[in-house]
Amino acid sequence: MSLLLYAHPFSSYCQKVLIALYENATPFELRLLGPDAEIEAEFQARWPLRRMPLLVDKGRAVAESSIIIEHLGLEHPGRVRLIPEDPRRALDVRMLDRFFDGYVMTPMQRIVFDFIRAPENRDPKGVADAHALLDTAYRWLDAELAGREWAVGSAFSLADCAGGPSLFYADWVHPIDPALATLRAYRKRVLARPSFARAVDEARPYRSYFPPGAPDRD
Ligand SMILES: N[C@@H](CCC(=O)N[C@@H](CS)C(=O)NCC(=O)O)C(=O)O
Repeated sequence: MSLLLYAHPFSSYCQKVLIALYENATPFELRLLGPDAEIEAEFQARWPLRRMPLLVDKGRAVAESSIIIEHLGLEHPGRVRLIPEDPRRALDVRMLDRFFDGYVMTPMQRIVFDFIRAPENRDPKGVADAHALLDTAYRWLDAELAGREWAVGSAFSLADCAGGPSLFYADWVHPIDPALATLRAYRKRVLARPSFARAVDEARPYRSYFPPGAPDRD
């Protein structure tokens, strides 16, 4: 097996890459991060920053979910092209990918990780700012996605790989206002995409570990 993925199915950034792999039925070996000390040691040696996912392709370590998906498109292309060939369209895709990571995934993680801190280390101001940022990001997305099937138009892309998991978890900790019907419909659509539905299903056994408590839906 030439592709190894160090990941955990419940991690949002890992799901982002799993979507890309599933879209093109790209074969890979999952190196499940967790209780296995040997896998943990391998991961630590290959990527001391210890942020998952990490792809290893013929011995070469590729980090950062967006870069991993770009790498897959270059080295293991499939039927579904997640970065458009046209450079202008590609830029639109990368902008939305950055938006989802920076303004949805990041504040969502800040809220979630605050739950696992000791009470004396909690960061109420950071958490309040994260909720406010999500409100602004949701409103911007609701307007931006109007009339589109996927994040940048009619083709599923890298931006949707980021949009699915980020909105999936963000809505759990900061529900999308029902008035933002476009954004809610987009989240529902991406959840129904078979590649993401599969990633969500594979992560179901871990829901009880969600620090704020997982809602009984999705
Ligand atoms: N920018 C990175 C972020 C990866 C990331 O934050 N991964 C989380 C899991 S979703 C992680 O490894 N957290 C472990 C930790 O913070 O120690 C990417 O796009 O891959």
